[in-house]
Amino acid sequence: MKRINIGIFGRVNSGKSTLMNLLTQHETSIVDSTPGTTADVKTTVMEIHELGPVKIFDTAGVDEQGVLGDKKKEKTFNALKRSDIVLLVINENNEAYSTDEFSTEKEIIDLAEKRGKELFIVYNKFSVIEAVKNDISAKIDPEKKFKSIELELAERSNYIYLIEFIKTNSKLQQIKTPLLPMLDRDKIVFLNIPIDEESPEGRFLRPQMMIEEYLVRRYVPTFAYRMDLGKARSIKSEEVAEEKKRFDGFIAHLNKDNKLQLLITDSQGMDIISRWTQDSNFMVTTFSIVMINFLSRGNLEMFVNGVKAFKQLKPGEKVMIAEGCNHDRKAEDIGTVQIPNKIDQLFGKGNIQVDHYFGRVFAGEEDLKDYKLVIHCGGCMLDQQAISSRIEDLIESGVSFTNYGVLLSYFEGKEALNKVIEPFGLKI
Ligand SMILES: Nc1nc2c(ncn2[C@@H]2O[C@H](COP(=O)(O)OP(=O)(O)OP(=O)(O)O)[C@@H](O)[C@H]2O)c(=O)[nH]1
Ligand code: SF4
Ligand SMILES: [Mg+2]
Repeated sequence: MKRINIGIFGRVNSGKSTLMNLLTQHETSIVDSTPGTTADVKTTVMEIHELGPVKIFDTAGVDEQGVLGDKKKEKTFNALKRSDIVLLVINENNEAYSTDEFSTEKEIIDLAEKRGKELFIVYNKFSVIEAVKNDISAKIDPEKKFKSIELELAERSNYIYLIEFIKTNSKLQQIKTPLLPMLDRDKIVFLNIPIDEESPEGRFLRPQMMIEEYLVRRYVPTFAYRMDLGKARSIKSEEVAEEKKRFDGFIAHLNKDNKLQLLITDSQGMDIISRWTQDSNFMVTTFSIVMINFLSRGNLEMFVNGVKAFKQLKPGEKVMIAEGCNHDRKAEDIGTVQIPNKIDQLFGKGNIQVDHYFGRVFAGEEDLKDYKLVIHCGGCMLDQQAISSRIEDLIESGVSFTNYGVLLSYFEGKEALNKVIEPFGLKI
């Protein structure tokens, strides 16, 4: 089941952390009457029996002033972009309401609406009389667009009312993007896993694991193969021939009676695979393409369109390479070595500035505008919400984006690119 991200937002001291603790039924966040107690986004991953797997963000108050306040606000709004459900907490006792006309609340509501989030208002009751609440709600949500609940958040037994409220009112579509298109149970999927020197021993990488599990679960047989890329790319022709013979031998064996339906390769092996499978009658794609299609909820086409921006790069322009994790870098690392080298080779050394973003850090909307193109990895360590939030930021900033598998296939020619996107019903 897909994980739902629930973000908690509001002013300082409205009871956001108290709400977090109500949801988790635990002292997850520090609750204190000092304004600004929560300084950063606090994330908790858990299973709520009635809702399934959830990720909850407790955030800093949006109304804090000053430079530090601005930084906190940026982080809080980033969490909002990654939320599916936005819980806006209102402390009815807050005197600031009378002076600033709910500007903080309106800012939260505006961003949530712009990003298509589901928003609920949680009136933290403390112990205020009903009349006050009615007065406030008419100002915050005059059109009565949002469902709301009134609760004393500090009272732990109110948990059931809150969960029931979310369950009843959330129309969250469980959009299910399949990891792979429909495949045949009677035909084989060939997984080309070159395994780098630095790959951790004892397990496959996440995309490899996920795809293998996905297929086997659906009774689709797989064949895992380690190509020796060093030999396949060797300057010694006999080494290349030997490696090709081994590969061709397995392909011929598996493809007897056309039993091979798809080959999925690590993107960095696309230079070899595209040549060695040129006339194949089975489909070919890359792990990175499968992952980005899944994580972008089926929006692979946007990443394919981004290749156009690559073709049009001009000296002096900037490109960002973004990876979703901080793995060990090896000598022929795709993001830090292979793609930058290729860019130098195609556009002249140093003519295109290449910047890197690793892990959960991603450029803010302002910085994004400096880039002509963002080249993203498969993103396997990120979730669908994080990738969607990045895509929305990129679209808003007018920056094109593509993906490792798409770009490395494009380097091998239009035909190679068409081949790897064909399983997803795409063509350029
Ligand atoms: N009596 C009562 N006190 C509450 C309730 N909810 C919050 N409080 C108190 O209000 C104060 C602020 O609560 P927090 O949950 O820390 O508020 P916050 O929104 O996380 O605040 P910041 O992290 O500073 O932005 C604390 O002293 C809480 O004990 C409630 O339902 N009843
Ligand atoms: S997050 Fe990106 S760079 Fe890290 S392992 Fe996954 S695909 Fe590779
Ligand atoms: Mg707090």
